[in-house]
Amino acid sequence: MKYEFPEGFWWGSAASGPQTEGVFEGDNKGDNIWDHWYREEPEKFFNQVGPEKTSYFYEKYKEDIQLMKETGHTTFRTSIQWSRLIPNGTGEVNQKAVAFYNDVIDELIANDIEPFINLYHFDMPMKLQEKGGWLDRETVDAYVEFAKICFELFGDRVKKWFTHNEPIVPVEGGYLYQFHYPNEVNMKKAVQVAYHEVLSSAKAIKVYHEMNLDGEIGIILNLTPSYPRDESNPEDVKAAQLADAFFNRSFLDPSVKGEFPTDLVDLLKEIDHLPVIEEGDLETIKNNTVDLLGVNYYQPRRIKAKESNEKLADGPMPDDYFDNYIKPDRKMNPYRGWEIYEKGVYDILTNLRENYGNIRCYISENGMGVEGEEDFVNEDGVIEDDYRIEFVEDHLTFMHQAIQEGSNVLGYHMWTCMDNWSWTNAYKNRYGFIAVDIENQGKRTVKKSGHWFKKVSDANGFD
Ligand code: BGP
Repeated sequence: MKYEFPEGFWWGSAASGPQTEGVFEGDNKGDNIWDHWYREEPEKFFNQVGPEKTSYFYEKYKEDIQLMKETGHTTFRTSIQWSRLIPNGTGEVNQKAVAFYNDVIDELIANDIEPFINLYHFDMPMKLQEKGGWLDRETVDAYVEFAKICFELFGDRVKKWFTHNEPIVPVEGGYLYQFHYPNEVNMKKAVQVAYHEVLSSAKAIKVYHEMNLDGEIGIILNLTPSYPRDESNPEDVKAAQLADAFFNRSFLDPSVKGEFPTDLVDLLKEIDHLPVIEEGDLETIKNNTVDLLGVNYYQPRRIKAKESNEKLADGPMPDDYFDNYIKPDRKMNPYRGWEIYEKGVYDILTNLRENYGNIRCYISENGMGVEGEEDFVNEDGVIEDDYRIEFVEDHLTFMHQAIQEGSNVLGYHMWTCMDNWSWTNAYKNRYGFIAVDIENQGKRTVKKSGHWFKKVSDANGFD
């Protein structure tokens, strides 16, 4: 075989509770920020479709787990919805949620699919958001308590834990570029939110390690390698380094090395935007780094030196330090507006090998959202998503190369298993190995890519 992966390689996919479960106000679940925002301002949601319409995983998880098996999954990641388990964010635990998550975990294990559980996937309980959400220091404590309850309830069976998925996204979306609640533009708040997320992750890791459970814990980061327009132009290079500091190293460095990048700290100091740090925090961050890292990779960042004085907001913004530019000959996913650059995954893995102690890692999300997949249905009713097969195969090829060169890569998870709800485009773009007919009680049909993935997983590689 041409591309053979290391023995025991994890083949699977990723999803999240809020995007798949549905039943957003049933079975004692509390509101999270998405539920609240949707009730208040449904017009802010793509096609006015909100989190009430998810992929019926709450009802159909048994069927889904069978389909995971049929599509070659050996592992599957989802998240525990904080507001389902602890409806008010703190306090009483919802026993219906305990039963549900217990069942999901047991069913996965009974089918030889290892559950990977993430604790925070953008879904702040509304009761905590009312007090400031991640801006409020007390949310850090509430989150650590939530994490501890999850470890106690499920830690005997779940061996792979993640503290956050893409913690930069609530920062960008909620406090810089307005695509998440609370939809503000305020860099000072953005920095404080990011800092509290980093601290919450370190504190949860500390608790997990102190419990001496048989498993490991990490964080999942979306890494966007930043390429300067002209590598021989120092201004472009510097701009790309700063973009990297803001959007990658801000979380990567404290998570893996236990410290914040000095160029970012210096810059924030200069503009008087350092967060409020309490005594002992930096030591906690230093001493509680991750066991493993999940890397979500979708697209690169193309950067050039700032050319205009145009400002995005009254106060400072990351964009004051660089401009994004569009690479002229780029390959695109037109439905999402994202550049497809497969070599990016190789560059990330090489960087982790060379500059982050070759941390144990896996690709925790990578995928292609496509609009109008019904146009690709064949006479047997199967979506022939050859574009997705090509996309995954191309990324796997570059991962394989990195592994050959010594990168410590343990697995690959596609986004996603069954088509699910997107924060920004609802059900417009479909990502799954398994099609979900939303209008027809969520009827499932495995796509061609799902059948292909089974073969790859069984063979532990491809030609
Ligand atoms: C990642 C998120 C996922 C998912 C995915 C696809 O950033 O972790 O939750 O949504 O992106 O992105 P989108 O749905 O915005 O197209």
